[in-house]
Order: sequence, then structure tokens, then C-alpha cells
Amino acid sequence: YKRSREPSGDQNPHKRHGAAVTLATNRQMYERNFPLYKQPVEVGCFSLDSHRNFFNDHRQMRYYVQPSKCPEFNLRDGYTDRFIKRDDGVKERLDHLLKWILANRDKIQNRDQTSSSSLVLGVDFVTWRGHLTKVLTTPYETHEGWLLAASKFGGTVYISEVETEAARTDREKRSERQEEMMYWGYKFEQYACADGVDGTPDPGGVVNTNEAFCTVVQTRLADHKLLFSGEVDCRVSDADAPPAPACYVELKTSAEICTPKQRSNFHRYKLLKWWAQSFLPGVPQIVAGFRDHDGVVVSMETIQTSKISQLIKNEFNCWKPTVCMNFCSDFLSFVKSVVKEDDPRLVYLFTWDPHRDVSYTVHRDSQYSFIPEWYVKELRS
Ligand code: 0WD
Ligand code: CA
Repeated sequence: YKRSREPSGDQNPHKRHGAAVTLATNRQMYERNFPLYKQPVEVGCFSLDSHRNFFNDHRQMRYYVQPSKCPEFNLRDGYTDRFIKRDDGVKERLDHLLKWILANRDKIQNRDQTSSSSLVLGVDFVTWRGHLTKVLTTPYETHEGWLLAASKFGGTVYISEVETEAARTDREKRSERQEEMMYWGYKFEQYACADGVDGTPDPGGVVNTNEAFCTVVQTRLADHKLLFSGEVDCRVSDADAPPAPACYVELKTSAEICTPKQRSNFHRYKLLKWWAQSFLPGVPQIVAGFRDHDGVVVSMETIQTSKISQLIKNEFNCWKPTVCMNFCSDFLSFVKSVVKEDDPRLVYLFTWDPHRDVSYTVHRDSQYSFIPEWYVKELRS
């Protein structure tokens, strides 16, 4: 494969301001050939039950059930009386993924590695898919910044998000309408998914957002070996479906599109996020439910992840997948160049605010440390 071109000259996104090294996020700097992105391979999965307990299996897997042509999905149904909401003030960091790693070390350690150390996982980065989605969309994001904490342990860099002040304020000040609209996406999942391969959806049941099914995939972006996990809504139920992640389906809701302006905004902003999220783990299709102001689904559409870049080509000055992937690759190179010390108690905190470069600060034994002692002990044993 071709190595992505090294940035050079005044196109170099690594800027030096004295000792501080930062990374530029201007989209023009990342318009080069699409970097190598290996087809993601599922190496395992896990489930979180209604109490947020971890299980090293697929018990929370659900099956997509194609709704009738004109579904009558009222997404508001059950909000007041059949809804159990996960406590989003509890920060779980990478914990569930780390539990999966401890239970499945044999599935990730590449057998032909030269190092015999039990510490070495043979991957460069471990993180959540959602964190990588934020990195991918950074060159186009104009409102929300991010904080990503990185620590190196056993040669692998772990990346875990830290909630920004702005995000915490938004979370604590959500209006009743916003709270209810967050429920609509989960209610849509209940209308479109069955628990068993031959089952039917149960719209009368309780929506519990503690429950989750997550895939764990391995892949490579340029010269970065990645292991990450993402929540998967459901899979197709056909017996002859391709193996995971190609059988997975992402479910989304969005406001119905009535005007050219709304269509343009959908292409420019929403499809960027949808594409980044599903492209990363290799989820090939997205089922969109378009709803009106009263939370009633008025139409549905299946969108192939691979067709999204063609769908948006008619938008003037639109986002480009290659910019997202090249920025992500360069960000990971930047992280590798910064995170040198192998110490799970040392955190390099990468900060980004819109219209700024990425910068970082270093913290030892601080509130930002996120690799738990139980993980360090077990991986070292
Ligand atoms: O510590 C953190 N800051 C985060 C932890 C942020 C995001 C996720 N998580 C954890 C949770 O344990 C969750 O089970 O990761 C798991 C999901 O990870 P992901 O797939 O990497 O996250 P993302 O791609 O952002 O979201 C996928 C789905 C969302 O679906 P939609 O269609 O709305 O994108 O996971 C749900 C949501 O249903 N979700 C979350 N679930 C639990 N905690 C969270 C969250 N913070 N954010 C989104
Ligand atoms: Ca979803």
C-alpha cells in the first residue's frame, strides 16, 4: 500500500511555537489522497444489561425488522411511563472495553510478535468509536470542541474522552423538549428491532438506555493499528447475511426534510456525522426514520454508508471523507509523537476548540488518569 504523503513545507500541520507543538485542523491541509484504511474486522463483542453490567457475549444483540411501508411510529409513546434512562453523569471512561480486553487477550495479541512481554497487545491505540468520530469530523466542526485524554501503557496508547465545561453545562441545562427528543431515537430502535432472530418488535415494552450491544473491531489507518469498540443497534436477520460488521444496521432519526435548505443542511451536517460513525467500524447501512415536529415517523429510508460521499457531491463546498481520514491519521501521528512516556498514571490531555489548533497539557496522578488499577494489575500479571 502507499504510505500517505508526509506533510511538508508550509503545508506542515505540525506547527512549532517555541516549545509547544500543536496540530492544525484547517480542512485544506488534509486534502490529499485517501489514506489506507483496512477493512475493519470484528474480533469480539460484549453486552451491557439493564443494570449496566458487562457480559462478554452477544446477549443484547437485536434484529432489524423492516417496518411496513407507512409505519405509524409515535416516538413520544412511553416517554413518561415506560422509560428508564441511563445516568449520564456517571463517567464509565474505557472501563467496559478494558474488561473485554482482559477477557479476550488471546484474540488480539498477534501471535508472531517478536516481543514476548505479556503487556504488549500489538495495537497502537485503544479507544471508543465515538471518540474517533469526533476526531474525524474536527476539520468541519464549528461549535463543539473536545478533550481527549491519552495514556501509554504496555506500548499501547489508550484514548478516553473528558467532558468539556461547555458539554457539561449543556447536559445540565437541557430543556424538557430536548430531554424528550433524546428519547425518540431509542424509541425508534424499539419499533424497528426484535430481541430474537424470528421475533417481532414490542412497542409496548420499556425503553432502557442502560442496555447496549457493542462490537469490538481491529483495523489499521495508515500506519496506526487500532482497536476500538462501538455500540451497534441491530443486525439483519437473514441466515445468509455476511459476517459482522457487514450485517450490522445503524438506526437514526432526523427531522423530516421539507425545503431545499433543510436538505442541504442534512447533507452538510447530519450525513457527515452519520458517515463518520458507520464508516469507522464498517457498518454498511443506515436506516433513517424521518419524523415530524410531534415525533411521528413520516418516512423511512435506507442509506448505504458507501454511497454517502456520492449523495453529497452536489453540495457546494461540502465535507470530504478524505479530509476526515487524513486528519485522523495525522492526529494519531501527533499523539504518538507526544505520548512518549509509558505510564498509566500519566495523562496527556489533548484539547481542541473550533477555529483553533489541537494542543495538549501533561498531568501526573490527576483527576484525568483513567486507566484503572485493576486493569494495570491484571495486564501485568
Ligand atoms: O465516556 C464517554 N465520554 C463515552 C462513553 C462517550 C460515548 C460513549 N461511551 C460509551 C458507553 O459505554 C456506550 O455504551 O461507549 C458506548 C458507545 O460507544 P460508541 O459507539 O463509541 O459511541 P457513539 O458512536 O458516540 O454512540 C453510539 C450510540 C448512540 O447512538 P446514536 O445513534 O445516537 O449515535 O451509543 C449511545 C447512543 O445510542 N451513546 C451512549 N451510550 C452511553 N454513553 C453514549 C454515552 N456517553 N453516547 C452515545
Ligand atoms: Ca443509532
